[in-house]
Amino acid sequence: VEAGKPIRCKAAVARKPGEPLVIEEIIVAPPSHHEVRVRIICTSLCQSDVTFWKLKDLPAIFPRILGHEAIGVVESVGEDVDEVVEGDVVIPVFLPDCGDCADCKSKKSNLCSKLPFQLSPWMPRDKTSRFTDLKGEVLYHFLNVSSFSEYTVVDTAHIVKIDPSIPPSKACLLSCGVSTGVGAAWRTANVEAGSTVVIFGLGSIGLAVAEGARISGATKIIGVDVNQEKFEIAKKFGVTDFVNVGECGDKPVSQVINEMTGGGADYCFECVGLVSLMEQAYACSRKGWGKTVILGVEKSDSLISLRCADVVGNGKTLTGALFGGLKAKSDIPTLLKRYMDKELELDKFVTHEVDFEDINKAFDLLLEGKSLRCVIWM
Ligand code: CXF
Ligand code: ZN
Repeated sequence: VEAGKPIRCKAAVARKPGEPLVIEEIIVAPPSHHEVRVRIICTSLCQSDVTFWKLKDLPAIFPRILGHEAIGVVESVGEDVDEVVEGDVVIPVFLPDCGDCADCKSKKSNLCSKLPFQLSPWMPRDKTSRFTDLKGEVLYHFLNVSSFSEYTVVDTAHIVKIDPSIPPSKACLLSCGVSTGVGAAWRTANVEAGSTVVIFGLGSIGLAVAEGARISGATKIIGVDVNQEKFEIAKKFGVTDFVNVGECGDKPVSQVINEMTGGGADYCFECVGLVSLMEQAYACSRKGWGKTVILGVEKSDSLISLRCADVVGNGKTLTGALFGGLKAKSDIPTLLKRYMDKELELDKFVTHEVDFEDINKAFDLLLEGKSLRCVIWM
């Protein structure tokens, strides 16, 4: 391995939608301006990897290197990079934080306007790829990270330098899913002590919202799901009450929650990605101050319906967030410190660990609903 030269290494390539990833040798170009080449230490699987791996809709974006929840070491840096040097430990993040634009400078936003987030298969600045296979075919990037490779190239707006003493299998969780849930409670909603919180969907994101609500001092955390088995797991994440949507009879779930909470919850979080649940969440947030946060990813042109009479004069807020409203460069180090100080619990999210060669097992476990986070070691 030599700075400035292409690297030959192993990657797990998504060649066709829904088919097992293929471990093969690829070529990773050196980093260009404002880019760093990173040796991945470990990566974990997020539901979004599975979503884009399955996607058959045209234009199909294959062959592609998926993976976006990771931690690694800077192998080399491109021109105009002064933020990190070779050997620094970094967490890549799908959402940019350029530090220069009006949004990055404001503490009210985490949506960079210099390199606006888009679902692009290229590097964010010059819209080209750093990956080719041994036949010379271009391999597409994913979410600005592409961590299912021993080496990847990431823009400096998408990396956060961290304290290297943090266990990598825990630190990598803050790269996407766990940060998104914890951040939604902590930053987007700003849950305060004594609050009542409702979480729709008890997958990793919902459980991370519970963890964020727990460390914020919420006293009642109501978990909503269709799968009774989720409730046992959720207890370990501080969820205090459960509503099984399948057991609400004729009542809409919002009515059940309104009755349980005496008029609605302080904070509601939608973590599934279903319009009907977004509407239900809004319907059981408390009049006057209730706040509903949408984290679930629905089809992008789906519409949410609200009756005007139910909106005017109710004082409720409905909002959404990417990455839990976190500003990657400043908030990830804060969350890592809270983990090291034993306030934030991360260990309970790691249910499985596999070697890189067995990456397809991580997909199976998530598809079967058996894992929360499966860490993949390079
Ligand atoms: C998601 C956020 C919503 C768009 C797709 C990617 N991020 C990470 O999993
Ligand atoms: Zn993700």
